[in-house]
Amino acid sequence: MEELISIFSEQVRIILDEGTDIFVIETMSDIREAKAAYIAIRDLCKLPVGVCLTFDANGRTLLNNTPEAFAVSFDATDVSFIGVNCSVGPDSMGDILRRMGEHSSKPLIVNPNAGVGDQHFCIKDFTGSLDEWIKSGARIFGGCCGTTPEYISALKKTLSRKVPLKKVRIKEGTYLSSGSRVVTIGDGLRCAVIGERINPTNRKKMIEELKSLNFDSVLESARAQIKSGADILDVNMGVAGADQKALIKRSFNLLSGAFDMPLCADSSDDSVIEAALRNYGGKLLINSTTADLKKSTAIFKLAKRYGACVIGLAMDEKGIPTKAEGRLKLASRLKASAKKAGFNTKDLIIDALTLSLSSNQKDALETIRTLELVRKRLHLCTVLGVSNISYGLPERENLNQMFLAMALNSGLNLAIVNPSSDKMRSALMSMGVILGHDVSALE
Ligand code: THG
Repeated sequence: MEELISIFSEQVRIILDEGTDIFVIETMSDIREAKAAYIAIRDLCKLPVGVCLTFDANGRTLLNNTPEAFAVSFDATDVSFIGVNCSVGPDSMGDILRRMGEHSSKPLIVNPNAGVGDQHFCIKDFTGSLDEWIKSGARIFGGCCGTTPEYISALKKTLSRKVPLKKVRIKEGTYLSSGSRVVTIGDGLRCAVIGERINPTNRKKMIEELKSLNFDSVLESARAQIKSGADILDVNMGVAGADQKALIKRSFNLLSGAFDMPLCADSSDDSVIEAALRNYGGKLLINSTTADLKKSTAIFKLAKRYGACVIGLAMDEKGIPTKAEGRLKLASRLKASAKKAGFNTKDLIIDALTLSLSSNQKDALETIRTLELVRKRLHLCTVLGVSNISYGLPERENLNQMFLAMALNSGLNLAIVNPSSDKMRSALMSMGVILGHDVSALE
């Protein structure tokens, strides 16, 4: 990825030397490639940037990206507009634009071609599609291969007679995405699951393997968790003495190549998080920052630069407040710091913090109360690492299951669990029915 970014940098430098007002990255068939170009531009200047992918007749890019995943991935960055160019002609653009518009509030651009190979689309095919493009959220219009100045002037003439319609409403929720799968959090529906098992802590085999750059256990863990229903995979490469940046880059490449679940980078080291962000062709979940102002500002800036969601821990340099009110205060500080850094607070997810019952038994209820306060007062999504609750105790699964059920009842949006545990799955599914998120009881 870094090689690709540096190749794009050469082009960016030449373009900057020659002078430009705006960059348009287009005809990209891979979100990751488009991101590399975007990173190259942002590493060198602050000029406005637009990004377009090209889609086939099935609404996928050559590397299997969907319009939704693309829209989510770039919506969280500071690009000025996103859209579609080239592809398979003007009549296929409406659907692609609509799917983008439902997942991004950026203005959309549409630059179709006039046909490739045997196909030919005439000027009327372009002007006749304008209504649908506008309805789908398009605001910038042009042409790609095979179009001529006549096409563009006909578009302009037709446009001058039209009044732009209202912006398509972006669907409610916080979005994460891989290159081909979007996960929605906090849409009032079921709690999403982060698989916690790609974590070498207390796992000898994974530690030894990772030390010799063997990712078999990582891939096997991913496969098992996805089979059990994980929506997102947490990736923690915390092997003492190892090059964690290299480990996270490699595991991200392997995981993104083999599976389409969005990833979550779990590290307290900002440089490891940045390595993950630069390598990811989607919208990553960053796990995590504390409410320490310096630390959170740095993370929100990174998240904004590359496009990501952030888990904010309800703790700071002084530790974890015992009472829910204290944790709410830190969550509120995180929200303010996100806003100040220009980060969309919708993408901030608060971790109410689960401590082991073996350290303080009353703490569990404060964690549950924190969930409720954060939702009601701050309107932010919440997350918990559920299995911390039972650390050092017997019958861990039973405690984990009941604690998860309580948290779900208090509106938990995202649960970090072992998805392959029957008790976790049972709690998630049963609570889904009891809370009315899963309406199968009515059928
Ligand atoms: N909040 C956030 N992130 C987190 C946590 C959290 N990340 C780490 C952790 N807590 C959640 N992940 C795990 C991963 C593994 C275990 C518990 C939580 C676990 N592991 C076994 C053990 O330690 O005994 C390992 C042995 C094994 O399973 O084979 O229990 O709270 N934001």
